[in-house]
Amino acid sequence: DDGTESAPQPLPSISPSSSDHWWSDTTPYVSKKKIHSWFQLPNGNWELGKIISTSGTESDITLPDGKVLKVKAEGLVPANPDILDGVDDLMQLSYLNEPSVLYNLQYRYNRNMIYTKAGPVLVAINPFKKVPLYGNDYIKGYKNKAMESPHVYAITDTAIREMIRDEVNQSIIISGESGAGKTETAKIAMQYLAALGGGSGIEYEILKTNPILEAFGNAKTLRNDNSSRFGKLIEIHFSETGKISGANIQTFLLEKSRVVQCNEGERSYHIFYQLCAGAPPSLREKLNLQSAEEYRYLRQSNCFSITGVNDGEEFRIVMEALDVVHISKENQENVFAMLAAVLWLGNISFTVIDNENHVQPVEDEGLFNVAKLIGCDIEDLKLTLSTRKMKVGNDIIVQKLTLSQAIDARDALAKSIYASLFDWLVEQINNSLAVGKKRTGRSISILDIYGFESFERNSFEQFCINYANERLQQHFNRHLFKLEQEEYIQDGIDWTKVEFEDNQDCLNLFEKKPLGLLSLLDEESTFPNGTDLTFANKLRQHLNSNSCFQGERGKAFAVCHYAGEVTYDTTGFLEKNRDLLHLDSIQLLSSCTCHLPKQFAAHMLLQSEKPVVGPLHKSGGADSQKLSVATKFKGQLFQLMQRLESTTPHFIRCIKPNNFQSPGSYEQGLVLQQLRCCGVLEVVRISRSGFPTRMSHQKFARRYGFLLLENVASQDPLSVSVAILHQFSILPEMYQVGYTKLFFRTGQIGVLEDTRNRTLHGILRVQSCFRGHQA
Ligand code: AOV
Ligand code: MG
Repeated sequence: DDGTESAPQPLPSISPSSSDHWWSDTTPYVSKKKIHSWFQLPNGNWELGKIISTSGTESDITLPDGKVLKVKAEGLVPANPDILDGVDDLMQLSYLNEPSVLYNLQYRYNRNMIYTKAGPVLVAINPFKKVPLYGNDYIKGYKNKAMESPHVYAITDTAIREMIRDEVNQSIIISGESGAGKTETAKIAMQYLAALGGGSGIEYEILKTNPILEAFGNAKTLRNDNSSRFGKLIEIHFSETGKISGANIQTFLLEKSRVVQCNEGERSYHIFYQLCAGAPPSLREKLNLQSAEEYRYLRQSNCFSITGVNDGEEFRIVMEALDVVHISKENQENVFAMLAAVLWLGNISFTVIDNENHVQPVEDEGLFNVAKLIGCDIEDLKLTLSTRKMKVGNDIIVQKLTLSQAIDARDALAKSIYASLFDWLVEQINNSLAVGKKRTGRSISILDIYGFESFERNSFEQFCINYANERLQQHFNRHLFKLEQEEYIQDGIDWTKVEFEDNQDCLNLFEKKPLGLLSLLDEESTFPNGTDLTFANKLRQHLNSNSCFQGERGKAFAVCHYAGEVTYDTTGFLEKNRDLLHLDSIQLLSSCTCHLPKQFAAHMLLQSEKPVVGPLHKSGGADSQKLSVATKFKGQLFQLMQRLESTTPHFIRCIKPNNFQSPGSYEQGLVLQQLRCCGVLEVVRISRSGFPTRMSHQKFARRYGFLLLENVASQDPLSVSVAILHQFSILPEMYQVGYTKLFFRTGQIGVLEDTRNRTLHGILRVQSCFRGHQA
């Protein structure tokens, strides 16, 4: 508690009195003597009451409305004194128990204070409404340290400072369930970085990537009207002077199945509706655009609009953003042509031509428009959609497709065009944001992936999304629990271990070879006779003993994720994992006169060195070298984790207070479940008994040594460090001296930094005075 009072505080910030030795509070949190206590209602919610008397195992308590209740004394949980209502950091609570944490977060949430610290982690509760916490005044406030209440700006500010101070790349890692607010939070962090590191204009471009990527990669789901269907890591580069010099975006596994199919009440990607609603007349004519209702791909889920969203207006914003990231008008038109081609592909239908159910595409405007939009021969298109060339021995034979095969071929083509278009866009954006050849400075990366999902029916997409979240959770655990504690022990300081919920077992279930979910999936995907059912059977056969796995009936299986149990339906798993596009389709794309499809085809061929063939015809050993989707994704995640490991992480945990995307509703049970599964309470527990700040003896001596009154130039770093600690009378319980590092309680280093800054400013002032005199 440094007692600086100078700055205006927009939000009340409450600190415990300095006599509160919270750091030594290690007693278990069961005290029946406390007057204020939490007790649980039959519906699971916690209620605050006052104990009037206790006899035997029962207590009488009064409620705020005066009612008296008899409750089991052992179920009572002590409440914190009123003075701690709504503390900034859960670490400040005298009693750290679930109801107190829930209450504290709710207390703040009700006052629009959606951000709270949980030790090193920022907890953000989705307000589902505009809250007056953003914009230039706030940015200035955090920049000048005039505002200190927990905020995305504050954590981003810390990242910038640590990047400069430690010369280490930083990352801001945002997690939480679907709809919890990750993407919004990422944008708020980017806004702050742009404001502080701006100047060159590149920051404006960086911000404009958001509407583009959201239009092409987000969609309305049952959980979130603007749900990210891809993962994203944006790395923002800074020059040595702290200015943004460029950025790079990496995306992960776009959910491409959505292009051809989505659940009732959900939508395909925003851009399709935006294009249909907002395209100017000349473009409409060129692409022969209809309204969204006319396209089968958009029609099937029976949902066209989003409350409060004007797709036409959004289209204008996207077009503007495309200009800003230097995508030429001509290329923009090419992009829209690809989108229209995808939509028209969906409208192509087939007629059966013989009694073996072989088909031919109907020659209607669908077929005609696709051929025109991608620039291919209409006969080639017909052939591609109704036949397949196969290699048998040394011969090429042509097989006719059945109705379902033809529909699959059509949909596969639509999906691959869309996914290629998405990748192409990201590539163009990256070219525009590119950092100059020499990267001298440092970077801050922001990670925003699709959040944990559990629907009534969960498919391959949820399987991948939840696997990614499992990996991310491990990163979180590693940094906040494992590494933290290992470092204490390694450096020889006093420490009693805090246990935490590890998710290694679940990750093993996914990743173990040869008997893990991913390996078995790949194996089954390469078997010519493998089906979704044989896959499910195989899982049951091999994994039933795994505590995170549960075989279900038929084609289903369940996984106990850190965030809850999810039942997956294996229907479509093998096909989605193989993700085959037949060579015929690739050849069709390369034959196009338009340059985008041509480029897509070249890219696809590069990805699979050998020709891509279907599982139907493995004859002649013409094996597909293409990596399965799951394996490729796993590789991407490993790479991502490696990249993050080389950064100093800053964690933001987004919480969804209700399932209706509605403001003002805070469901205790739902919040608690999210707090529990990511171990927020344990993080707080470790932080308040731990030493979150650390610095090597050398660095500490170098940084603060000049503040010493006596001359210590000849002494070793450890002695200098100890001298500094003594000179500033740092309380012994606030730090520990390890073999190689010094460890500090939260806030301690801030006190020293302030002194250092004041002294440095003083020196500068004296120097400039001195220079003034000389002149
Ligand atoms: P997500 O990224 O975590 O879900 P979003 O960031 O898309 O969630 O947030 C969902 C919605 O919540 C947004 O569209 C806003 O309406 C609202 N919201 C979130 N944060 C704020 C905020 N700070 N202020 C106002 N409204 C907010 V997903 O991508 O589905 O996992 O995959
Ligand atoms: Mg999102």
